[in-house]
Amino acid sequence: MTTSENPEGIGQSVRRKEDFRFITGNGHYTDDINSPKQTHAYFLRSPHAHAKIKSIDIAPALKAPGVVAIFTGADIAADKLGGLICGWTVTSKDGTPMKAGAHPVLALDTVRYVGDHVAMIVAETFSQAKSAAELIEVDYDAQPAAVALSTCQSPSTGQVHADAPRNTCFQWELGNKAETMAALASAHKIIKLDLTNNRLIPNAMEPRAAIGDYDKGTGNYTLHTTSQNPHVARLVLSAFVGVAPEHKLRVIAPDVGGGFGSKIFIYAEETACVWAAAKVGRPIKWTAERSESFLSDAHGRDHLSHAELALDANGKFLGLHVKTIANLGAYLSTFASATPTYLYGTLLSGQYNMPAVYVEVDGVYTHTAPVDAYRGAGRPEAAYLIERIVETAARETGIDPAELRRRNFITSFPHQTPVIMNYDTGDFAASLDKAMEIIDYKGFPARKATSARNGKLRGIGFSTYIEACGLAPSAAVGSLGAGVGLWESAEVRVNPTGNVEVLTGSHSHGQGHETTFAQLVSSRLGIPIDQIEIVHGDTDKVQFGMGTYGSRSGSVGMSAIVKALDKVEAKAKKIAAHLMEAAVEDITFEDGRFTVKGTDKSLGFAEVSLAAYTAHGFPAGEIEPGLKEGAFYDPANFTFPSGCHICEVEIDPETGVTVITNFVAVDDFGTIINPMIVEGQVHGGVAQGIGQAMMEHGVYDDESGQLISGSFMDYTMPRADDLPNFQLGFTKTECLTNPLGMKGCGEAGAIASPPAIINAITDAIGVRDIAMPATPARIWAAIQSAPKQAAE
Ligand code: MCN
Repeated sequence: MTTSENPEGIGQSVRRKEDFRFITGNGHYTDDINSPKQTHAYFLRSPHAHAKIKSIDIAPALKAPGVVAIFTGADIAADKLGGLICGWTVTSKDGTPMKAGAHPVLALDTVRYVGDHVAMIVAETFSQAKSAAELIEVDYDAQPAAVALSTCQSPSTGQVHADAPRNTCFQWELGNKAETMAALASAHKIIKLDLTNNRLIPNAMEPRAAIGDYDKGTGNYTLHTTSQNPHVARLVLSAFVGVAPEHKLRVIAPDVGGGFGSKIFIYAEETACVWAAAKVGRPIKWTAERSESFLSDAHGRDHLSHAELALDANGKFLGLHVKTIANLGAYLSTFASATPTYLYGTLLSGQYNMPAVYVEVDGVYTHTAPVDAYRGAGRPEAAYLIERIVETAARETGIDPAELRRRNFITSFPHQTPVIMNYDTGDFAASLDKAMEIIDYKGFPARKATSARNGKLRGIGFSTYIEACGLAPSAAVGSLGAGVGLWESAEVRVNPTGNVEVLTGSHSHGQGHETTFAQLVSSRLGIPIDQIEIVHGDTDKVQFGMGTYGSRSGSVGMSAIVKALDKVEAKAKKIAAHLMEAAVEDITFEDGRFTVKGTDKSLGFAEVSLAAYTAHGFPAGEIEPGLKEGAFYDPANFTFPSGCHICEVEIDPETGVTVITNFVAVDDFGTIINPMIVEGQVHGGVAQGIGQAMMEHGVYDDESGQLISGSFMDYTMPRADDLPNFQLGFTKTECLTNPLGMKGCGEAGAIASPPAIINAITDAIGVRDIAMPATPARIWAAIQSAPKQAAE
């Protein structure tokens, strides 16, 4: 059986192993875990965007039925616990480090956003804890709040952290300023565009949850939590917050129902639960209500940008200058500083030969929920900016948008951009050609004419995107300010009966790792996937791991498994050689059988596995018993998925109602392990991109700082009937820096799609720009102003 004949091997659309338990209600999520002695936590949250806490009176609440304990910031301070941290230090243009305001687990003397944590109430039941919270008297002294991103740096607005004047955490730059300014000065044409990247609120199906537990006998702590990276959570909670020593803290992230980045971070609630469990001597459980998720899960995006693109007389790009104000919210979340800097500015060359790029980013505090990575994290903002301005350039130079892109595509690799990234491989024209063919670009004018006859407006928009994922070479991120390495680990344990457990530091919370990782092992060892168990999400079981984000589990996590499998195969060959009395160089391993070259002597994988553990007659000192190998893999570069998404819309000018009539996504993910899973990832990502472009919007009241879009009644998530039937295609250039040739696919749809949609809508109605989300009301208003915008 060769790899291609293995129906469960690499390249096969194997059904997801894990789905049986998920769709039959047998998943084990944090909230499913109950123990007889458990208590329940509720967090009293700030109703103010900014206020001083004059006093907190918990006495009446302590007497309420069922209350076990109440904790405030003072209790945490008395225990000398550290605050929550940001794991990436960004340096400003003037050489000073970012100004990271203190982030206490529970507020001390100030609250900084609506939803900030004021007190933790522990009671016998959740409703008792929630009722008791109403009896806590907090005397607030409301202060002026800095809410709007556009005005938060003004000296007359509220100040979020005393040590960050004008609410500015950092003023970062990247690229070559002099060269970019010279390019703009010599340009034949300069395209200028102001863009807003709207604030998003992640909405994983499963809200965040935590159970803290403490064993008095052993002094061990256990935290069950909805984490994308349990080892990182353990590291932060032990090394920085100081909840417990690392070896006395076990973090388990069992089944997790989606994260999209929002469960990377280490939040106040899980920290408080595990710390307080030792105080009350009983497990403490907390599960967020959906309205709490809206208020306190880290939000995404939220940029204001001005961009200028310089072109010569032939439509060749000369340089790009970008100024961005990026909202960080009230506190720096775990990776908040990296998202609008190194995950954003480094992608501003796009798929293009861009001789000079200069980007400046002000990371600013506002009295709103923290903002951090959300599916794509920085790269959707970069793709939006560059693909919007390139499309605008096409319209304003009169060059067809596909042709303008083609004229500027990078065609030789490796390609060093002016903003750090070194693209190893790609074929941008191939994905553009394929997408144009699938959408029938040539037929667009006829379709537009038909729409016009029906009183409708039709538009088409391109997005030829590139992103950097597979985070990331540890040395590279370390040199840029990361506090952690971004390698991955794996251990392959072959049991005596020949089945296999793979312990991975990656974490699956919807991406299908239990299937795709098993497909890799099946291809390599020639055993069926039901004999392969993928173990993840438990710091007591898995050696260590950096977790899942930045579409890294395929290219980095699976590469670690490849390394471990190489070692397993090498050792198993040694054992087989011994058993068959042959030289190890003469042993081949294919389709699950070890064969002595040129003979009919062979042994099956299970026979060799058993022999590894019986170890009878192994030459002393030459072969160790057992068959279990581990590996750490540190990638040599990011992977660079790229492709072309094209969106076609039809708009009713009377109402602004917009239908996506066609959406084509052609992506290059290198080697694909499971096409069905990858297509699902693209579908999910594009759905989120459509949400951002047309529906979703995190809105705060500029004066009061109240979250206006704080429920599903106010924050519109895309539903199935909002989405078209996506047409997908793939091209392939294998990544040159990992053993499988894989590029990440988990975020591409969310990165690529918003500019394609907004390019299509602006094309249809003839305006330069429309702010996301392009709702029917906004589109209708833009149609009314179209002649005016066109004249500007
Ligand atoms: N894969 C493949 N071939 C490739 C690339 C990937 O078969 N060339 C498979 C992988 O083996 C894996 C899946 O596709 O099963 C996604 O792989 P990858 O692109 O490496 O992404 P990760 O597994 O690291 O997942 C993270 C990524 C991110 S960053 C976000 S955000 C996101 C996403 O995945 N969050 C998700 N997809 C999600 N899907 C679900 N259901 N839930 C989330 O929270």
